[in-house]
Amino acid sequence: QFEGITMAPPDPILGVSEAFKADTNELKLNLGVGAYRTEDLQPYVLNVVKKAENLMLERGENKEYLPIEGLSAFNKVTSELLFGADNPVLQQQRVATIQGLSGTGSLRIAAALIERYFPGSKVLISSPTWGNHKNIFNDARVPWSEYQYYDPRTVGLDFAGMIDDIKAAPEGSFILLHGCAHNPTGIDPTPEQWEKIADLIQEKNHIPFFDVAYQGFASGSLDQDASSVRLFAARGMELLVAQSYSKNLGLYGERIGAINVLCSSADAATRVKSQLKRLARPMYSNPPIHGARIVANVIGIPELFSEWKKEMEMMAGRIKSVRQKLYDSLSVKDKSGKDWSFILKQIGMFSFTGLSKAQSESITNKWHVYMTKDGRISLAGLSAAKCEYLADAIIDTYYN
Ligand code: PLP
Ligand code: TYF
Repeated sequence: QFEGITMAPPDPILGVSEAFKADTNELKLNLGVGAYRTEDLQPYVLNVVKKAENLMLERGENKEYLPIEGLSAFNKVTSELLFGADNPVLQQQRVATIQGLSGTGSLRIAAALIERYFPGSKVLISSPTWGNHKNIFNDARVPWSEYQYYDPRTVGLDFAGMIDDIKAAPEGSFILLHGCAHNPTGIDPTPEQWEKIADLIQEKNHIPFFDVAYQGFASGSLDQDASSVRLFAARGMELLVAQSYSKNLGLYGERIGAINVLCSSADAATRVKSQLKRLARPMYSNPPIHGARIVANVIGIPELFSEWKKEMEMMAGRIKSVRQKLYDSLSVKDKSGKDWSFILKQIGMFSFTGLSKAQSESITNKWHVYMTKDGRISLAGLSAAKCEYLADAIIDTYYN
């Protein structure tokens, strides 16, 4: 009976928000979850989203079920945003795209595809990675192991370790790669390193599996943030990509994203798409319509698209400016001569501070600064006004 069910552990990221809510101290700062906040630390609904929603109201659109594969206008624009509208892989109709339940749900469908059609194949994930990756592959019964990624000595990429582990993986493994703005480290391979990774993956007949949760958020440019995926596609490789609009369009709760499978032929893409639909049908039947329409309008209407790019640059710019300010504050306040410049080298929403688990607990208890236990802080939850306070908290925690 249900009496036998034990308590599940809290989610290591979303659980931080729960603890934050319960804290009554007014100095409290939530740097746990990766969600964009304004300088006043309030959630932000993009203007283009409001405009798209108004348009939808004016048009009096209905709430009928979508087809299993989702909104066709969405599927078209989402693959164009990812690969570039003039990419030959789209003209050749080699990409199977279906709408997914944001990044997570799209990863889950991809995992189900792997489990069904590549039984026993392993997925290699970076160490460390976004915590939910392991849960997703575990629940989909897909075996996984880790490749080295983060080097604590340099607070940078362990490129040699990464290459060794990808080389050592059984032929035909799936290599999960963060398209840009690696979560949690904020450290991405350089363009030259991406080329070498692609060389090796091709050599070993591995299949690249991209998780693209931050397109436009890392550099502020949608094209630049998709360059890793496009580099692999240009080599004629087959690949998987899970996309999310949670961050770049601020559509967290709408659950809108997509799974794209780049195949070797249009015929294969048609077959793969039919199987993606077959996997989705018994899980959730068909995806939600509201977010799909927002995205289709924002990308599809030129004025909205250019306004979106400006808003995204604004968000990415605010994060970059607090990153700089935090670095400046740390450098001025820390009299030990420690080099904090790794913070400036990291990109995207997060910074990997190097604080240990014990230190991350202590900074929460003493300073009411909430962060994940791996030492990650979300700079999107930091304001310029709070940088000095955070720098004091970090330095005090580091040296005591
Ligand atoms: N993958 C990575 C690397 C993430 O950081 C996130 C969180 O934003 C996701 C996937 C999925 O998020 P969502 O399901 O909200 O799209
Ligand atoms: O890493 C983060 O903070 C974001 C948000 O189960 C997130 O990716 C965290 C946990 C989760 C879903 C989204």
